[in-house]
This record gives sequence, structure tokens and C-alpha cells, in this order.
Amino acid sequence: MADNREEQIPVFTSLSEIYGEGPLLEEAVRRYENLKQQFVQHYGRQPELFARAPGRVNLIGEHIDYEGYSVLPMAIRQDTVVAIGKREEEYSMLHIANVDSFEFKACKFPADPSQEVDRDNHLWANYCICGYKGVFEHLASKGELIGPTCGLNVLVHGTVPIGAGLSSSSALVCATVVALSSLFKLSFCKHEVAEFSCACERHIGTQSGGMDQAISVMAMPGVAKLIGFNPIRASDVLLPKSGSFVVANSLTESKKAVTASTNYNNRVVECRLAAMVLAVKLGMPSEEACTSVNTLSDVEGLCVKYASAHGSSSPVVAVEKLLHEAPYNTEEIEECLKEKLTTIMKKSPTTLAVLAAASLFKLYQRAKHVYTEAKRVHDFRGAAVQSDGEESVMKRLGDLMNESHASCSLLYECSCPELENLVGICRHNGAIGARLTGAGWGGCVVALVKEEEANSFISVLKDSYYRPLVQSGKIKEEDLDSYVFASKPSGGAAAFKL
Ligand code: NG1
Repeated sequence: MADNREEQIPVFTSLSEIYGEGPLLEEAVRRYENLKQQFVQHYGRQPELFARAPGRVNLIGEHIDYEGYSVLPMAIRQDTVVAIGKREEEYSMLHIANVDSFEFKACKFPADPSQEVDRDNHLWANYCICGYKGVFEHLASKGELIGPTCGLNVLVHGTVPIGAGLSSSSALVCATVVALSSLFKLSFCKHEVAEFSCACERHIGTQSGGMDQAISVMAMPGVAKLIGFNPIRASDVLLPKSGSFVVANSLTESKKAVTASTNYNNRVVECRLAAMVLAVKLGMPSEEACTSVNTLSDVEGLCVKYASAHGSSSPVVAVEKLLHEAPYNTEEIEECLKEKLTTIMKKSPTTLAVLAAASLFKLYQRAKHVYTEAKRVHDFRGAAVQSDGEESVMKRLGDLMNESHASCSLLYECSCPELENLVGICRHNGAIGARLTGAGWGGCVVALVKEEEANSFISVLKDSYYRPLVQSGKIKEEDLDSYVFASKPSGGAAAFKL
């Protein structure tokens, strides 16, 4: 199982290294040429280099990366490309523009890496500033500095759908980081880039796990990756040849950064509260629980020990016996922890925002999801490598995807009516398994289908989910291929000096 964590981010001189041959390469050549021309029009000179980072589809392992558990995504061919060059004038400014200048307006920022990311004014280019800060913060953490900053010209073109659970945000952060690293001639290993790209994306205000940045940087063509954390590592997972993963966009945008305190960060905080309460119930002094327990993986050992006394090896036993299903209110949790939640969390403004927005916390449900989903990831990987016939392997993978979806929907409550509808349509039309993918509350589903049925499956989805939206004028027929597509694992982030 190859682990490429020590490799450096590649710098290619030919697009074929990533885009292969044939129509995909031809499309890429046109796209990069257009990016170059627009860069010249915009900034009056050629870009010095390009960097690209792919989006991803997570096959299984949802909302568990920030709890320290392994996940199983693959990179998709849709990516974000950044063209970059140093400015010759106004060299204290970063100019950041997008080829899609209607949707994503051009922005200017000071070339000061210590600037704060403005969380109250959510701009698309804030993700570039996260990447910019990340490079300098990482260098500073290693005791290295790259001298005076310089002004930069940046032009972006992305094909990863926005707010669709395919990680357009991390593709932009990682592409920015790779572009800057190459421009400043910094040689970082893949795992370093994955770690600090994850840390710097948190400047946006979400308490992200590291899955998206890790797969964007460490992906290899043709394989999905089992990504582990602390430290980040990635091993290959070969998927059954007779299966195809189809991604379908529910077209409900999930605005993760804007809804963080009620959705994404809320779940991160609920998991932390569940972990602390479990720790105390399992005998840890409350003071220690409040200071040293952050994630459910921190208390898994205690839960497993408890389970073994009850004839099981599953941490879920502790959840079922020690937590109650009814939501907890703040007072009950504070009584258990013998401390005010606002005091425990005082150093984290994003957590305080969650506490201000919620009064009830579903500790039982969230913890049960995390522990069962963590196990499903390993079961999925185990099933994928089994040799007892592709049909039965695919059935097992599909069942695990369905179980994952049920858990996301019922226990983690990160689905929405459009995703439920789409998952139902997938299953009624031959999907062996189908589930929401990514953070949820909108975005995409991923369905496993037989390779030979993928095209007809996609046609049926177009007819049943998308065509009514075309007829009502909400979407255009010519965009359908970007909303529903079969995906093979693509390669990871790279720089190009063309
Ligand atoms: P998306 O789907 O890109 O919003 C988010 C997190 C992941 C992971 C998934 C849920 C970021 C950058 N990504 O992904 O780390 O927690 O949700 O599994 O926040």
C-alpha cells in the first residue's frame, strides 16, 4: 500500500502528466491557454506558473475526520487552477481575480501574511488568503522566513462545483498553497502541505478535519485513499473494476462557512461535549476531561474497556449505556463537567458562537454516528480488497454506503429533503448503494453502480431529477453533464511550468 507522504509536490512541464491524453488533455490545453490569455489581459504580463488541486468525492467516512478517524475519499477530475506571478508595481498588494468574474468578483488584499481573514464578510478569495497565510505560518513554525513579502497577481479557474460537498474550498486553498510554494521555490513534502493547508483553511471559521486537503494533495490516479490522521497518512484502496461511482448534485448549495455555527461547527462541538461527558461517566476526573479530551477518538480506549466488561469490543456499547437519547441541555452537561461550557471553550471563538446559537445537544446520536461510521470505513476497505467475486464485493460496499447514509441522515442529521429524494431515486434505479457525500445539508450524493450500467443510470437520473428543473427554467440542459457524472480516481495537486 503506497504511502506518498514524504514525496514532494510535483512540478510538471506538461499538462499530460495530469490530464493524460485525448479529449481531457485537449480540453485542459484550451483551458490553460485561456487562463494565460486572460491573465495577460488582466495584469499585462504572463503568469510565472500554474498550480492545480482537485476536488474529491468521499466514498465513506463522513464527519469523522475531525474526530481523528480515517476516511476513504478519491480525487475527482474537476479541479481548481491558479495562475500566479509576482507584481512589478504596487508590490504590497495581492490582486486576486477569477475567470468567472461575474460570480466571483476581483479582490485586492494587502500582502501582509498576518492579516486576519474577515469572517463577517465572506468573500470567495478569502480561501486564497487562508492559503497565503498558511504558507507563512508554516515557514514561521519551522523557524524559516522568506524575507520581505511581494505583491502577487493571481487568476483562478475552478471546475469543482461550489457548495456541493466536493470540496471546492480545499481545492482553492491547496492550489493557492502549491502555487505559492512553487513561486517561492519552497520544497514541501505532501504530508506537510496537507497538514498546514488543513490548519490554514480554519481561518475561514470552520473547524474542518483534514480529509479534503489530504486527498487533494496525496491523491494518485486510479486509486481511492484510506486517509488517516495524527499524523496524516494515505494508503491506496483499489476499487472493484466492474463498479462505477456516479456523483449527482442535489443543486442545493451548502454554505458551510456561513452556516458553521448551526451546522458544521455545531456537530464538531457536540462531538467534543459527548466525548467529555463519556470521559467523566467512565471515571475520568471532570477537570482532566475538560482540559484533555477533545474528540471521541480520545475516549475510545475508555469506551472499549467499558464494552469489554459487557462482553463487547464496540465503543457504541458505552454510548448506548451511558448517554441518553433525549437531547442534553447546557445545565446538565455543565453539572456533569462541573464547569461552565463558555469557560471550557473560552479560547475558541467559533465554539463560543456554536454555544450561543444552540441550547440542546444530541450527544448520544452524534457519538453513535461517529463510532459506527469509523468502523464502516474499515469494513469498506476490508470488503474492497476481498477476492470472493466482484458481485459480492460490490454488494457489501453498497450496503455499507447505505448504512452510512442512514446514519448521516438519522443520527447526524446532516441530510436535507433534496438529498433524500436523490438518494431514493438512485436506489430505485439500480444503485447498489447511494449516500450523501461531504458535509451534507445540500451538495452531492455518490452512488455505486455496475460499470456497464453507468451511462443508462446517468440518463435515468437526468430524466427523473434534472429534466423537470430544466423545464421549469431553473437549470440549463447543456449544464447537466456537470451535475451528474461518473468519476474515476484522479491524481493530486501539482504545479506546472509550461
Ligand atoms: P465539504 O464537503 O467539502 O464541506 C467537509 C470538511 C471535511 C469533512 C466533511 C464531512 C472542510 C474543508 N471539509 O467537507 O473535512 O469533515 O465535511 O465528512 O471543512
